[in-house]
Amino acid sequence: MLSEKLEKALNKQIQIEAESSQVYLSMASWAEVKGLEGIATFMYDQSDEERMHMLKLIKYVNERGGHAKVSTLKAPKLDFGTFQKMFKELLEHEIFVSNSINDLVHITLQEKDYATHNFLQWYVAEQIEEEALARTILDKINLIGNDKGGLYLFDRDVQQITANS
Ligand code: OFO
Repeated sequence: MLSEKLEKALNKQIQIEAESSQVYLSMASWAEVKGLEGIATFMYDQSDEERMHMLKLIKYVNERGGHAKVSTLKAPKLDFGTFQKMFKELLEHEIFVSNSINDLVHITLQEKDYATHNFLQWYVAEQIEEEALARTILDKINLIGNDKGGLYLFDRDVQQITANS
């Protein structure tokens, strides 16, 4: 059985994962409208992954005798300015999520809930991967700067990343 404190914290994480999915969905739509199909596909996939992270948490909370709550979500931005800025936001968002996962892990230790501690290790590993991927992409797009041809090639490249991940 989950402690009240941990159930509350897990529910907060459910909301964060759901909001992450919405943020990336909005990035996908924005990229699609701008005609960058590769980036759009990458972001649609990221959005699906976040939804999967959310579902995994929902099922876990309910399995442990808690009640996973589906709540109102913050509306994401509609315009991301430039692709450089958008990928910078992606990295910053992933760092924010990693910090939130770390806080959750800390609570599992306080509450001596080793099952949840163990369950969350998957998220810890996932965040390392996602942050690394976001950093790699941001480095690439920063190299391109405002070069249109570079952005075109990057758009094809990022599709490859999606296909391989
Ligand atoms: Fe849910 O891993 Fe990204 O944010």
